[in-house]
Amino acid sequence: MAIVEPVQQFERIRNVHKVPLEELYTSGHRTCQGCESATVMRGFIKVAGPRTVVTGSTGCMYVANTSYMTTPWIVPWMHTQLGAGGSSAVGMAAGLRALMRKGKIPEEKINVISFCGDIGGADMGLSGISSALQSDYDLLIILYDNESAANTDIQATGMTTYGAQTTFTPPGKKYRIMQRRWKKNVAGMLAVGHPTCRYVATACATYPPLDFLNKVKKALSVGGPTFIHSYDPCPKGWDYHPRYSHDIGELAIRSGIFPLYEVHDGQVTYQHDARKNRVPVREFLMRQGRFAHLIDEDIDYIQKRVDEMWEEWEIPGVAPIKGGLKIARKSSATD
Ligand SMILES: Cc1ncc(C[n+]2csc(CCOP(=O)(O)OP(=O)(O)O)c2C)c(N)n1
Ligand code: SF4
Ligand SMILES: [Mg+2]
Repeated sequence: MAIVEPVQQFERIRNVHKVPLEELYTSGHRTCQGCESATVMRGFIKVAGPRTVVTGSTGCMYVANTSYMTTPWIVPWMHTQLGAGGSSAVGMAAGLRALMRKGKIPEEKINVISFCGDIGGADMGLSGISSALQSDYDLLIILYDNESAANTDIQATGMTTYGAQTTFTPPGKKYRIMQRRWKKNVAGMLAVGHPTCRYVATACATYPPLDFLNKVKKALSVGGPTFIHSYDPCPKGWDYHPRYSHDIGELAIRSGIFPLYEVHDGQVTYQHDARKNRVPVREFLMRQGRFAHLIDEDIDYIQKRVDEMWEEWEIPGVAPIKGGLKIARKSSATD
């Protein structure tokens, strides 16, 4: 069933002083110093508030957050299987709806948020997320993308940047570049492929300030299933000093290699216009040890692909289709 209610108004957070002080993701976790995904967890639950249940797929954000019977979550939290981010969100929302309908718990708005990593969400769990976005439940899925299977020691995924060194893609004498796939465009694919899903966004918790938090607020107020893809610098997997997580996130946005946008009721809005004044992608790449083996021609190739995305795609960052509507004059596909 399509979701047709109007967007509920939500109060935008306009400066850091307005960010809720209450911590619902607290000390007691074992993520690395400088871990951006931990910042994502802390941020989304701050704005969602205590009337929220969270479900999370296996990965760093499960394992590092629940070691030895400890947990930083103050809200109810459930671990689910690696590919079950979407289905666990639907199950949770359906369970809450049934309990309310039967009068077993009071009728109230309870947020359902499911998080998954890039293997969990973009690779293994993609079909479950697609199914959740076709449902009529209020739920938010957050894909935290650290561009590797970080928890199992930094293996390449469908989201890893072209050319990056990972334990699956070590540069060698014969092949300098082992990671030859271009990053999968998951947010664009989900936005374009699910016309009744009212809100899909990309985000980076580091830049621009407050953008990620406001996107979570908006996603929770829109109604129906929603999706946010967050780009999370990972000091361990990307090989840089933990103090630079913020800078690297900002460079990803300002270089245009990670496009920042939201698709709300079919309308695309960019939060950073990388069509102009892009910083060279080299500045993003050369801050990270995982790209230390790249030579000029590799960097030029990556720059060319990024330029193409902003200058030639019909909808930059969202749909890699070039050049408007063309009607074939003959029935031949080879015309
Ligand atoms: C079905 C299944 N296959 C493999 C594993 C082993 N495993 C646990 S975490 C993980 C990596 C998950 O990567 P990602 O979703 O990107 O999360 P991250 O570790 O990067 O936070 C893998 C492969 C598993 N738990 N379940
Ligand atoms: S390996 Fe990366 S994602 Fe995992 S806890 Fe460390 S910094 Fe965070
Ligand atoms: Mg990952």
